[in-house]
Amino acid sequence: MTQPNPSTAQARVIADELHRHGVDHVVISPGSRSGALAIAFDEHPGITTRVVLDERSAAFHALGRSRAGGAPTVALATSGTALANHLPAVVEADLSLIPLVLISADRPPNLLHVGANQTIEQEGIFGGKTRWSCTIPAAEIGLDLNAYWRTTVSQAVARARGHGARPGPVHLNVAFREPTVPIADDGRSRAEPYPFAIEGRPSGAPWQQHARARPGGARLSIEEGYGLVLAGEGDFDPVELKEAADRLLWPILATAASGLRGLDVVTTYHHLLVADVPPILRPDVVVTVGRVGPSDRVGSLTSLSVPQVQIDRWGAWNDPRRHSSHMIQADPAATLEHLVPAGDSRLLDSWLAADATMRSALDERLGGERRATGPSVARALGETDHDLLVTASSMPIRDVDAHFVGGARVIANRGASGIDGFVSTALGAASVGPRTMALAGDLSWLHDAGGLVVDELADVVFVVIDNGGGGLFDLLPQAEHAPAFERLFVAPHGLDLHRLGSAYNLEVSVIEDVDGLRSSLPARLGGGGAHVLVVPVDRETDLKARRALDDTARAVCAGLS
Ligand SMILES: Cc1ncc(C[n+]2csc(CCOP(=O)(O)OP(=O)(O)O)c2C)c(N)n1
Repeated sequence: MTQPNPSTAQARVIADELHRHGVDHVVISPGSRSGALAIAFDEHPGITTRVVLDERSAAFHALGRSRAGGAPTVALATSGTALANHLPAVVEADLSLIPLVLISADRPPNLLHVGANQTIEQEGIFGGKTRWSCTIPAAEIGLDLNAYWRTTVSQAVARARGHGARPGPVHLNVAFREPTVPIADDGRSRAEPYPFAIEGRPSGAPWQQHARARPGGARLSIEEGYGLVLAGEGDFDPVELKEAADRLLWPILATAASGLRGLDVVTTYHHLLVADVPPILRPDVVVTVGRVGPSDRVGSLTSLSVPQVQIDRWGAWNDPRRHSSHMIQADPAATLEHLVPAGDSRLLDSWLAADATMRSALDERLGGERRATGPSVARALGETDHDLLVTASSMPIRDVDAHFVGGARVIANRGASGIDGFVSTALGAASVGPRTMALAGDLSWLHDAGGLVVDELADVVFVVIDNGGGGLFDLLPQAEHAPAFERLFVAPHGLDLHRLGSAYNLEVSVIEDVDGLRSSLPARLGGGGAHVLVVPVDRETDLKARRALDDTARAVCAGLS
């Protein structure tokens, strides 16, 4: 076999070493300088490539896959503003601790700082938002760089997985000389063959192995008693956490993204806390695990004058209301193992009974309503058998948190709570393979319609609540007090989402009511392909439904004793 040119050698080594570290999926946005890597990834037999035009979408696509699958995913961008478009996904990956490898192609040093076309300062462009960033210089004919390339890739993946800090995004900025196609002479530039060996370790082993000890539990100095666990999204084993809470006879209040739904946990806390904490549900200690949201009402629990313990494996400072009395970096379940169980199951029984009463009251109210609203749509999704629900920011995640009951895993980009990158996150997540539904508002959907410009769409059923703009703002003070409220905040777009979806070659249906949604979902999910179900929702009706649900909740809480 003839030796490759230097850029091809460098690209092949990087692709191969990434694969040895578990990377099997690369999201590529087209470009010339990144060409050698695009070709090397595509030719690697163990790597699937997906081509997404818009780099902002591409990075979210990679993020969605990493979030759903756990392994680091690569997004490849060419030089210039292409790379800058990765920033929103980097921000989300940073806050959500998602392993993500951003790779950019750069110019060799002789083309930097001299006004060369499409050339910007790329090194460290994401600042402190990456766990690690590194520029790999262009390959030199006279240097044996195999071990350098491979150890650099090893370190990048290890750091993305949390080696030395916590998981998150890393950036490899890789300079290439032309030719960036696998020949010696591309008609514009010539290169001698790269003379050194480029093989990796035998038997497909990575150049460097990484391992980390699993953290144990911390011992808390608190007065114990009737405690409860408030569980959000975090790095813990849901089953172990549940077992630990069961042993203590403590209830778990589980947010939709906690991974605990489907176990015997409290899911109606948003409504149980509609007017402060009912006296019968007051704990002696609150343990918060992971990032808890989106319901603001948990603030009434975390503001109680009892020990407020925050436990996070990576030492994240999840204390938005500044209520925590203890910040613990340890494994949450193992930490609970050190505590003494409550004297009896009084608090646990009260929460579970209140939860069951509240759920049936909410169900009864929603069950009698055929018109589609955010809550009734979220409830209907929970009734359909599927594996993964990707949920957009704004009202979808709030409605799923309050009304989605079912065993499907829920994921959402709540690190920075952006409405950007949603379509791509869902497509990336669905590429992992589970039967996937994705719930969005119309603005989130439109924001990332560019994510549909992809060479192959994963199987996913998008449910888009079309309330003609941002319904969230109806619940905020702007609705009452802001001039030009509709235009400045709701931002009605007046677009026909059916036609838009068709333009992207999607199968689109408009669904008139909740029964229509219920009956449409199973066939769409089972049939494969990408579908969009547009559900028109009237904002006034939606608002009234939410108020009625809160009235129901108040009545239930008043009856708790
Ligand atoms: C990238 C980004 N831009 C702006 C916002 C502010 N924002 C929060 S919710 C929202 C409206 C979302 O509308 P839609 O997706 O239709 O959902 P709905 O509010 O109707 O549930 C906006 C603009 C944001 N969170 N992220």
